[in-house]
Amino acid sequence: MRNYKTLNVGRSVIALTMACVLMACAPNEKKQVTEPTLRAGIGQDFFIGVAVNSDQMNGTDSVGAALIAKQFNSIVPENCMKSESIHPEENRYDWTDADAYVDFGTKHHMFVIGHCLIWHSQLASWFCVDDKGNNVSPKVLKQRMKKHITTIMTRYKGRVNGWDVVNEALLDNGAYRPSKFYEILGAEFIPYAFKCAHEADPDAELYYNDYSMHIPAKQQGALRIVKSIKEYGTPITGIGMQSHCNMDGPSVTEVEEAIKTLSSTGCSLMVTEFDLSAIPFPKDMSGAGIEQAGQYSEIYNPYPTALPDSVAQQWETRMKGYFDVYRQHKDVIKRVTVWGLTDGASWRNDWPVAGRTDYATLFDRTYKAKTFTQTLMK
Ligand code: 9MR
Repeated sequence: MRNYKTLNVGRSVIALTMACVLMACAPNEKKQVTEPTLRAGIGQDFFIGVAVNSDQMNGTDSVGAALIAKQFNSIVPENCMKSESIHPEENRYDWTDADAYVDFGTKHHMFVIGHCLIWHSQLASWFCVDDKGNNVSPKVLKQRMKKHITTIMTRYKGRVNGWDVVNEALLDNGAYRPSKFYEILGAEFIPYAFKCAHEADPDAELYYNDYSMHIPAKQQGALRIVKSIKEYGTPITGIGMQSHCNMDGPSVTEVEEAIKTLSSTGCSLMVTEFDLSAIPFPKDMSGAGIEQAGQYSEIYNPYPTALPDSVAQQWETRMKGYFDVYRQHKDVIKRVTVWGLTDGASWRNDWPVAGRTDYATLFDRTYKAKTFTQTLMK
């Protein structure tokens, strides 16, 4: 039998050794815990989100998936919840990518966004027409909208926290866009969509989302929409300012004016699709509508291999301007979401001119945080 005293000494030695090991580990552990990330930095002012693609969600791009989980506390699906993808035929839904998306967000405790329920673009071909291709009646369109919204929101109830209910219903002059929804139902399609969404999940946040919100006439259109939703007797939580930005606009002053005007509605605001293209934007184009497609020419693709330092510097200065304003207005801005994880994954490489090399996001093509991105981690 072992001597009790020896055992005690033995225990003390073990305890001392473990303490030393722990102390030796401590700096590393501390380093891990405090490693700068967007979610620990700017993500404390408002949700910092990213638009994710299906490769990132289904594991094909595992490096991207890990980066998203580490850096962001909110996600939005770039394409998989649009009606043509999730509801391709009237009696058929395709949940594959959307389920993987929502599972990812749930697993990583993120603020999960649904994008988007009613939109004229990437619209399922059956949605607004009958077998012969003629517009359906107002009654039928309302039934279809209700079923679409209710089925999708019910499936993800309690797991998708906020929805872009209606996307891009305005023209830049503030008038209603003459979409199929507007053609058949008039302006009522917007409050009606919000009513269906609120009934499907009363706890979900509900947003109106649009681009070029720095244009005063478009802001007035958004104010009209918010008023119409409230008058219909149904709630709206927030307004999404997409914010696809360029090197020549919008200005920080325009952005700040937009924040002031739109927040006068009492709605919270979200920067929902932020990107800053570093390459020339054709003068005769605007906004973010994919119906516009510019002719490729080398003048529109000036940096096919790398962004020159001088341009990177200008890009960073513009980024700082935008993010400073967002931070100054964090009382009303609840989320800033970047449209695309890396420069390589960004839609800006192909819009408004296809086949270019752009530098519009927070991470470069090797998944490395840019210098400016690192400042947001503080
Ligand atoms: O980033 C999306 C791109 O992959 C699609 O091809 C495109 C098709 O419309 O949609 C892009 O996302 C859009 C978003 O859903 C709504 N606002 C404008 C965005 C850029 O077109």
